[in-house]
Amino acid sequence: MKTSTTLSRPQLPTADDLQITDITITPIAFSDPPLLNAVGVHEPLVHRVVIEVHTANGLLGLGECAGGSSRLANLAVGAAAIKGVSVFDTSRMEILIHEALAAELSVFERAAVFGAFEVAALDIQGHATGRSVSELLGGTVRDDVPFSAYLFYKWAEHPALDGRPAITDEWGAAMDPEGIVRQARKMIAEYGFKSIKLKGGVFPPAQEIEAIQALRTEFPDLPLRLDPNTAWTVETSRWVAEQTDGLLEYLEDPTPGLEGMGQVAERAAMPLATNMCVVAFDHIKRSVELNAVQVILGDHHYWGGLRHTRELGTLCQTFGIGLSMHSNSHLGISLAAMVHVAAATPALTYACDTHYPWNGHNDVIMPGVLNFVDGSVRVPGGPGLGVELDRAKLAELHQQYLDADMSARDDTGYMQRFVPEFTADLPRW
Ligand code: GKR
Ligand code: MG
Repeated sequence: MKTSTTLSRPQLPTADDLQITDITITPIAFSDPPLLNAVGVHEPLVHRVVIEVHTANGLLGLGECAGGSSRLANLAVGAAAIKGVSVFDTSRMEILIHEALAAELSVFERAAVFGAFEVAALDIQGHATGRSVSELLGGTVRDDVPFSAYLFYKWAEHPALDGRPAITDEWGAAMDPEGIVRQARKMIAEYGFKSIKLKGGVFPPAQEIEAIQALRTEFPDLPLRLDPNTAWTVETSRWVAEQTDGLLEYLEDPTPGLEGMGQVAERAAMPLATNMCVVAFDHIKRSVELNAVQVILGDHHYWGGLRHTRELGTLCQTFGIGLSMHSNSHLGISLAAMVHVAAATPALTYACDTHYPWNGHNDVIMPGVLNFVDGSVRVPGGPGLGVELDRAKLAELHQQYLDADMSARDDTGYMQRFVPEFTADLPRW
């Protein structure tokens, strides 16, 4: 005989409870060493933004993205557009943000603004359901997300300027192959990375090839990558590809544009990778037609958030393109989001990039969650992103932003303060 039992359902928040009531956008500035790249040198402070989304039932979600005065204005427009929407309605959030932003804005900027809020919405979805962001994205296919050692040519210090004394750091100079190998040894000893990326485009290519050869000698088993951010012509890129045959797991953005990359790819033995010529979904068709790139570096900050980044993985699989992950100077909210999406993306085929060794000591999140062990970060258990804001640090970094009176990142202008004849005209060689 059947007996009836009354099961009491757990009290779940309603769509009204999960409506966005308030969004706080806090610009911050944190310190950065003098890292060199093809367009100049990193300034002493990085401008970034922390997003806090609040719901009617008092939940809080976090996001982080690049700063700049136009980005701040676009974030304010996006925030106003999604007030009152449930954090589970991310597709609706995307439509509203796209409608509200000025029509002439690039696809890239629109995706970046939405992406910052989508991460915060997913963080809240996790808090509302007791699940981690990676579970919400389909579950983890890896418990530990591998990252690569991201090496930069760098000055020993930010030189004294406008009455400000020189700013030294723990890394010292890396201006030649020996300096690069020294930097790699230090970074690998501290973080345990199992692959290496060198930011190139700083010195003539022959010198950067020497650095790659020195890294190969020092670390015979670690995959190596070189990324000159389009500093070379097609001809130079082909020559570098020939010289580094057998040394690189991929060559990243040697030359500008899909057509140029396609011409290099015709001759290069190694895969070509990009975070510069395929940066939005509508670049993929032409890239596939030209076989211009064999690896895409995804980045949830500009591919429109975590779900779209996972979708990028599906497209990469469809077209037989490898997937890696791009990074820019960032803190722990971004790192947590990067780890969750990497954990939930089966198509990810390479260790991800991260600037965290350069910037992580400035973090705005409570310590203890995001640790590098053998070059990998364990996926935070959640709920949500699994990270908590350090409010004292947020206030300090916001004050630093106010004191610095920053508008946008300017590696070129900063370089010209020391080397007036420097230009960012690329390709340079
Ligand atoms: O931090 O100087 C840098 C990098 O060059 C960065 O701006 C790039 O976007 O890391 C990036 C890349 O892979 O091209
Ligand atoms: Mg790159």
